[in-house]
Order: sequence, then C-alpha cells, then structure tokens
Amino acid sequence: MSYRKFLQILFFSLTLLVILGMFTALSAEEDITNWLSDPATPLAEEVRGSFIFTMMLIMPFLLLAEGLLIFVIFKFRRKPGREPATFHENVRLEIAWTLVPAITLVILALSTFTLIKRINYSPQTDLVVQVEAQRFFWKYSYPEYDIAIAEEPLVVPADKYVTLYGTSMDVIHSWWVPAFGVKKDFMPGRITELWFKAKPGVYEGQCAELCGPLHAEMLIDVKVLPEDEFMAWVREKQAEAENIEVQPASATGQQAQEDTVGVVN
Ligand SMILES: [Cu+2]
Repeated sequence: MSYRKFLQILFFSLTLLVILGMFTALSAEEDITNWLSDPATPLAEEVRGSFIFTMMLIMPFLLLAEGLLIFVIFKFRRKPGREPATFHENVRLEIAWTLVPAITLVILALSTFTLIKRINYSPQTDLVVQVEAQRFFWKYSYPEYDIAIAEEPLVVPADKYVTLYGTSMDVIHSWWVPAFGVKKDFMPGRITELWFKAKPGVYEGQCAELCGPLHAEMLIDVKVLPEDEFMAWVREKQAEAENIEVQPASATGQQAQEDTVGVVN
C-alpha cells in the first residue's frame, strides 16, 4: 500500500469514528449531564457563565488555526511541476496575531480575577459553620446554636449566606461541592473561608485532595432546607445534646455520651 493510500484510509476511518461518536452521544437514552453539574448558587451560575464566556472567546482561535492548517495542507500539497513559494515575514500580520491574542488574554484575566475575588470573600454572613476535616470525615460546628455534628450531612438554611471556616486536623483536605461552585483546601494550622447561598435541595460533593487510603470515601452531603425546617432541625439537635447532658452518669449514660460522635456540650 502506498503512503498516500494509507493516509487516505486513516483520514476516512477517523472521520467515520468521529461521526459514529457524535451519533452515539446524540442518541443516548439519558441526557449526558455529568460534565457540568447544575448550578445551585449564584456563584456556581457565575462560574458556569465564566466557563461559557471563556470557551466563546477562545474557540475562534482554535477553529481559525486548525481550519487554516487543514486548508493549507490540502491547498498547498505537493503537486508535480509546482514550485514552492519562498516568501517569509509579514510585519502587519505578525503584529495582528500578537496583539489580538494578548488583548483576549487580558479580557479573560480581568473577568476571571474579579470572579475569583467574589468566590474568596463572602459578601455577607447569615450563618457560620466551622469545619474540621479529619481522615476521613468532616465535623461541622454551629457556634451560634451550640451544635456539632460529624459523619452526618451538613444542614444549612436555603437562600442564606453561609460561611464555612475550615481547617484540618491532619493532612490537607479539600471541601468540594460542584453544584455550589466552590472548592477550597483545608489545611492543618490554617483557617480557610468559603461561602455559598444555595437553593433548597440535597447536594453531593467529595474531598478533592488525595488524603489517604479512604480518600475516595470522604464524601460530602449537604442538605439545604427552607428556614423553618432548618430551625426545626436545630432545635432537634439541641434537644438531643441536652438529653445526653441530663442523663445520670451511670455506666449506660456514660456509654451513650461516648457513642454520640461530635455532640459537644
Ligand atoms: Cu480528605
């Protein structure tokens, strides 16, 4: 088989593969939704917006460069009796293809850095939750309500500004709930701040920093409840803690206290 024939076969098989792949994706029974999770907070909306804006801005460069490459490969391929051109340098063109990408990068930097600033500083705080990450679970304390829970979902009120102050007791962990648009490292000896204002619902996340053998099981669950349901949950938790407090210090009472992980009196 000649080299040319080989290239033709390669080109057509690749094209066929791409078309087949596109058909498979389009005819999938379930929507392919896991490539970006649905935003549950204004921040996550902005992160999504920033992603789309960035793609729209950089796509023309990809299409132009690759399109031009394919065009040139075919248009100027070797042909018998054709002399290759020998020109080089074009100052105007060079200035243009330096300036246009540079300006694009400045636009991207400005929009991205302002968004990062909004992610980093909570504009307002309605509820503070302190988080202690530990291999391989999270402990959440609500100083305002005198509640602490561990190995349980984080429960917060909907449409309120929740600020998390996180630290770690051992190695670096990372608190990541994709639907909230936040992902922050919690480090031993340091306090990290993150915030969100979420719609009601149940959200899943996971430790996003390889932290040991059970890292993959260091999951995050967040229950975002309407305010009255959240307050009911708070009272329930406070009652639970009080029950433990008033129990006699008999052997069983002692045991119950030890068994209740994370209830701080
Ligand atoms: Cu971890």
